[in-house]
Amino acid sequence: MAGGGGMPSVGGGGAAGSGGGAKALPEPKNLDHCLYGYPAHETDKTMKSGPALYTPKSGGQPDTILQPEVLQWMEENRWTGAHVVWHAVRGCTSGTAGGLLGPLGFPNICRDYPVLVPTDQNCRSAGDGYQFLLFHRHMIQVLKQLWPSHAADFDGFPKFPTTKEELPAVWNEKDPTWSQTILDAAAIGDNIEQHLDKFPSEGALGYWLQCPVGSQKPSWAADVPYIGLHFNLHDQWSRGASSDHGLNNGQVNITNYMFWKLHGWIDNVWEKYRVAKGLTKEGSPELAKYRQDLAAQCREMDIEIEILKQNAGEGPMLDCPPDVDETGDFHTKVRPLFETDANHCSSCHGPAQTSPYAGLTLGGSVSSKCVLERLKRESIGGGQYKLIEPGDPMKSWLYLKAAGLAEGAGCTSSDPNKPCNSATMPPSGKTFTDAELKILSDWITAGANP
Ligand SMILES: [Cu+2]
Repeated sequence: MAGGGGMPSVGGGGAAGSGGGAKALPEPKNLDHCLYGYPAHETDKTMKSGPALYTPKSGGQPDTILQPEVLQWMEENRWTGAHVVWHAVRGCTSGTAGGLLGPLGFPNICRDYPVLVPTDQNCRSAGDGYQFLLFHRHMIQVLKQLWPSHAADFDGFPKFPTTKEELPAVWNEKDPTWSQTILDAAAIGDNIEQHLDKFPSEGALGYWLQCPVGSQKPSWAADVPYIGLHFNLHDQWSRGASSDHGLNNGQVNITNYMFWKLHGWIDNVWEKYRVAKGLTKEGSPELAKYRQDLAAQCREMDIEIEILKQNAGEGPMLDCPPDVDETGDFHTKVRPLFETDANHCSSCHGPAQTSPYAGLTLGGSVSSKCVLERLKRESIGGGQYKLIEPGDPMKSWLYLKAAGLAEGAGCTSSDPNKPCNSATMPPSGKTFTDAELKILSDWITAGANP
């Protein structure tokens, strides 16, 4: 529990949290990799290098994402969810967790696993800045261990990119545009060795790189440009249309290729600081502490992954491949309504890797049986309403949302992490035609059968 990087003691496993009614923590598995790393993945020799291209279903310019082999590994290992949970528990006492967890359709982490909630909350302390650096480095290291032949893909920009030549091909139509304050801050990062006196600790550096947008300026930051390069970098290559993998979609952004370029740059700045400060000497107490702190981040992530696996019923849908032999009204008449070009529900409410918003999967590469199973449970954001109440469309939150009737339905919720969200879906406004709504309504009235 060294100062600055204070971690909740989550490595013990099995210890229940202090709060009443807290769930027992799952036993983390395969802890060894936190100390010894992973062997190369079987796809290391065959995988392509560089970014893969992803064109959003709604059209628009392609985005750069990780290779499918990496995406699949991330999906199997619940990395996108664990990354969300990692950030979310740092908002439990500062009040920003709900917005992150809501879309994941996830149980109340803050209430159920209080021992996971660090005292260092998001952008409130240098300790948080330090954990931010450690955790993202842990992820970078794992990816390089698994795909050593492709390690360069997880290397950051060697310097803060200011010209198109420094970017992957898809991005180099034009130079990135930065304000002078951003450029001033970036110059400090790129020449961090000459600015060591500006940052009293690694955590202070991490805080400065990650946070400033919207957060309070700490006293030590009096003479540094206070801007939040981490957010500026995310914004620069965020293509709105490709929310499935968008760099600004916190639910999935680790699947974006540029995520690793920009976090790698942050990591490089940190490493140069460590070397210049003499923190990397073999045998030194600083290096020993750093290794412990890094392993603690690895263990925290493992526990978060285990929690996600235990709650898989409400998380991404993994084991439900499409079934070509499916028949029945739901499969042939109802489900297609969610996947029309106008309604396109499944672009946000997809399975697995696209982190189903509100825990709701309405289409994509998944069997109708699995989609239907989930529809018959509690809604998230619908208060007292279930998603589907067989026999009664007017009590079925899915129908009310699609029909634009949720607003007047008197939704009430006592769970602050699942506030009522009565907005019509899709967010573009009512796109279901009257004929489509009648099909949905008739199906519910008849009992919502397969
Ligand atoms: Cu992150």
